[in-house]
Amino acid sequence: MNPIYHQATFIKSSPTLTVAPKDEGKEIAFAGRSNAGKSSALNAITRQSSLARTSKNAGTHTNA
Ligand SMILES: Nc1nc2c(ncn2[C@@H]2O[C@H](COP(=O)(O)OP(=O)(O)O)[C@@H](O)[C@H]2O)c(=O)[nH]1
Ligand SMILES: [Mg+2]
Repeated sequence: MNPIYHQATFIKSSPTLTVAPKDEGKEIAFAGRSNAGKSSALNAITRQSSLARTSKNAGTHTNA
């Protein structure tokens, strides 16, 4: 795994494109249903324990 990922930091959460960070560099999209393990995968790839917040129960939908 490329160690560049270990330098990942949270910039912001943007509900609309107008408030999104400047369009520069490379972009990676993560898609999957709720509680599939997206946030856990991000933390594993970046080797950071709390870059992305994870939920408690595997495979359990907490949103209606
Ligand atoms: N058994 C198992 N549980 C996992 C795996 N990856 C994530 N989880 C658990 O699934 C739950 C939801 O994970 P989370 O990363 O918050 O999912 P997200 O909603 O897709 O971001 C957490 O309790 C994780 O610990 C995995 O590969 N195997
Ligand atoms: Mg998540």
